Amino acid sequence: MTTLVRNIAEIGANFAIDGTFVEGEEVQSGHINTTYLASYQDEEGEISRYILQRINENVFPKPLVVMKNIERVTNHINRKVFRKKRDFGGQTLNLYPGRNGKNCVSGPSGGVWRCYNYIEGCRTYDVVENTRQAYQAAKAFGAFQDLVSDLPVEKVEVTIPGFHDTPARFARLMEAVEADSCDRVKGVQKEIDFITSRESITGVLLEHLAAGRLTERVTHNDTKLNNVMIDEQTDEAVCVIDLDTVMPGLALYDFGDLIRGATSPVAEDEPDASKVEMRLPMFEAIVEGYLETARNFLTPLEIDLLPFSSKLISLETGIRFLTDHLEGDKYFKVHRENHNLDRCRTQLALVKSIEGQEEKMLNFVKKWHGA
Ligand code: GN1
Ligand code: MG
Repeated sequence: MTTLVRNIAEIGANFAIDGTFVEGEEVQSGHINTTYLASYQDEEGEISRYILQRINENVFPKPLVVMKNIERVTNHINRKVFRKKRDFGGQTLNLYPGRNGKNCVSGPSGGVWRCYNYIEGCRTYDVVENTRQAYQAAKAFGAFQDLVSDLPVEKVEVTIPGFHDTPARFARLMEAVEADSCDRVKGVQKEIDFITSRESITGVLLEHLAAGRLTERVTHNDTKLNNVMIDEQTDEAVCVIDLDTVMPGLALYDFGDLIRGATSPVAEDEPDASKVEMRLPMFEAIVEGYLETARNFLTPLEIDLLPFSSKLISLETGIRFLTDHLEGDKYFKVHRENHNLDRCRTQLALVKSIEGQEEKMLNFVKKWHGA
């Protein structure tokens, strides 16, 4: 047994999992948490798999509050799905309790760990392959928002203050530029100029919120394509995962993040940003999938702002990647030189591509909505 596998077995032993540990491996996905996949065999010889995950305390300073939010939301959803038999694909995300009776345990070398069931027969995609997947992913996130739309927003707590406060993200970037702690500003002036010239749009959604024209809801806050489990056989979305950032928020940031993550033909960290494009057919499929499940609770203003929100969150995410690049890659995990800069460039290319098509996007939304 390697040290890693021994370590996984040791962490798994703290959870109320049936059976004997068989094997474990690290799952390399996500920029934030450490994730392991562990298999257990029960007395009948059946193998079940579980996800063991350490919450990154640098990103989530209050991991116990994160767990409380996840428990609330998964309980709420699972009760409703069970009651209404509204279970896409028969699988939902469940937390497995620790042997300590809590929803998380401390690891052998510290840290807060939690355990989920592994959603079988599914896979995730980093880059969308066809409009069907885009539609399915959007439908799943819309359904998630719909399922929690009757959960009072006060029932979930803010775990990362200002997570989608785009003006604050902008201000933080300006501080990083000013400090230039890693001497990297000279290589990114073009990106800084691009962002600075769009400062005026950063506050649009929060201004609507402050004026009472938009309301906060329970939102997912990380609606990337690879946070949807897609059935390998049918290409249907089965379950939304990664509930760490479930918080009070604006539905529009969730929708926009879907467009950001599932309309470009290349990955978020593609080194050649000229390959990035917001593909209109993908956008249309996402609007259709999302509105199919979310139209019941969305207001007309929210629907009108769908295209804008995709531009705003792409800009916000570009700002975040650039800030981290300037501050020495402390937040997002990086795997190569200038990784965060490459990520920033794809986001800004997406903003540009959306700007060129915003009118067409809006026309489509209006047509669909009016229909
Ligand atoms: C982070 O690690 P992952 O992929 O779940 C980030 C999101 C970003 C995303 C960009 C808590 O999500 O906000 O949109 O990277 N999560 C957090 O890929 O900051
Ligand atoms: Mg995440």
